[in-house]
Amino acid sequence: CSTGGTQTTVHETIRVTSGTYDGGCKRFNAGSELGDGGQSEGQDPVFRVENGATLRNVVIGTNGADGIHTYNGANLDNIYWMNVGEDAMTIKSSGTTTVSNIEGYDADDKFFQINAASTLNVTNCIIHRAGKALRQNGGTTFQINVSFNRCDINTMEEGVFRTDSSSSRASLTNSRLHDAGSVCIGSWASCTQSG
Ligand code: DGU
Ligand code: CA
Ligand code: CA
Ligand code: CA
Repeated sequence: CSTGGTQTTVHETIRVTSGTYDGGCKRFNAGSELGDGGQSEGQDPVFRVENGATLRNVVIGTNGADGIHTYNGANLDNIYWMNVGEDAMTIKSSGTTTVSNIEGYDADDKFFQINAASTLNVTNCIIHRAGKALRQNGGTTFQINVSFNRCDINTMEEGVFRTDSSSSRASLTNSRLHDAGSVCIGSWASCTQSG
């Protein structure tokens, strides 16, 4: 996808509940009904992907609102966030979320926000300019299992992975970091970087 595709304004969250939603590389820009893409909580997502469904070939435009929410597992492939809104992607309920071939810029605070016990596997990612690449919801102690493989993480104000849970696990492999702060922040049971 390039950022120059057809633009569409999203006035109501697009729900992907089964199968595959192929965005055809259109640029989906949040309408003001969803939020303004700033740091206020409670904005709506542009997409909500559920129950192992797949979202692919999507550009989220410069109003990113609350990005993409996943419930009960989901697959995201080839997603480009031009300017991350409040955050880029949130896991809202348990399951495995698989994220491949993504690129995102300018998350004022978090890129991935994890609000439920879950597994997140990320391959081929570019995350430039964020507070942190991933945050387990502050003060929560459930277990998350996170892997990032083949990522390019550049210019994090704070770092890459942050949790308050002593049962959560994270790994970063085969990746390039530049000015990325601390890789592991908080009380991870395991947090490793290799390759
Ligand atoms: O506990 O859950 O910032 O999902 C407070 C809230 C807050 C979340 C989170 C998010 O942590 O709204 O964006
Ligand atoms: Ca938030
Ligand atoms: Ca932003
Ligand atoms: Ca959010």
